[in-house]
Amino acid sequence: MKLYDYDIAPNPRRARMFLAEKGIDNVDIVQVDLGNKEQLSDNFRAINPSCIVPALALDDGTLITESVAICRYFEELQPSPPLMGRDAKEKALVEMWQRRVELQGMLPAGDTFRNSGKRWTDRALAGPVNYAQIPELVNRGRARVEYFLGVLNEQLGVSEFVATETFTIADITAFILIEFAGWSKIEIPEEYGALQRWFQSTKARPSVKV
Ligand SMILES: N[C@@H](CCC(=O)N[C@@H](CS)C(=O)NCC(=O)O)C(=O)O
Repeated sequence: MKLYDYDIAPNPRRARMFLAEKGIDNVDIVQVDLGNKEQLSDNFRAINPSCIVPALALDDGTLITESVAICRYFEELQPSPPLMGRDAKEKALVEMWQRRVELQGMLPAGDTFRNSGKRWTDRALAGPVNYAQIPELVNRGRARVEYFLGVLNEQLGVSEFVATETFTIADITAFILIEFAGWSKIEIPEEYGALQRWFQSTKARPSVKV
């Protein structure tokens, strides 16, 4: 089993954090140098035609992409500690927050980051197809992330963790979102005490170091 990774990229880090929280350390990690566009090389396209990481190659030849699908695979292999909910209600809440954080946080943060700067000219979206930047998405993405940080702050005012009363994949994705948004200088406002408290305590978890 091999996990294709790039250590500074946000999405593969979600998978690595998940593995670390589970205490799984027997997966071969293979770096794909996104900085040098190795994801677009013929070699990597033959492994993953979607040209993205993370990607998990199983020993039987199956390829699993999408960080949440990779996490789901490990959750089923090793249910403890549960990171995707323990019963019907928790599983639904984890899924709900997971999707909110991705759709209302990660995607707009990506819009802001990738639609500005020369580095991403014609690479505004990850994947095999080149797409031009749309400068209008920079400010819209910023406004959407800023709004969503308020949603998270409100939720963390009434719940210790993002989705349930225990740490889950939704916390991992929200933590990565905030670090990723920081690359575009979108910070947690001082007055968002609940979000600040949760961010600092998540940052202290050993899984953040992987
Ligand atoms: N929805 C995918 C997103 C994967 C993704 O966008 N990965 C980025 C790294 S964070 C990538 O491979 N980028 C390649 C590129 O920019 O060409 C997931 O959750 O795994």
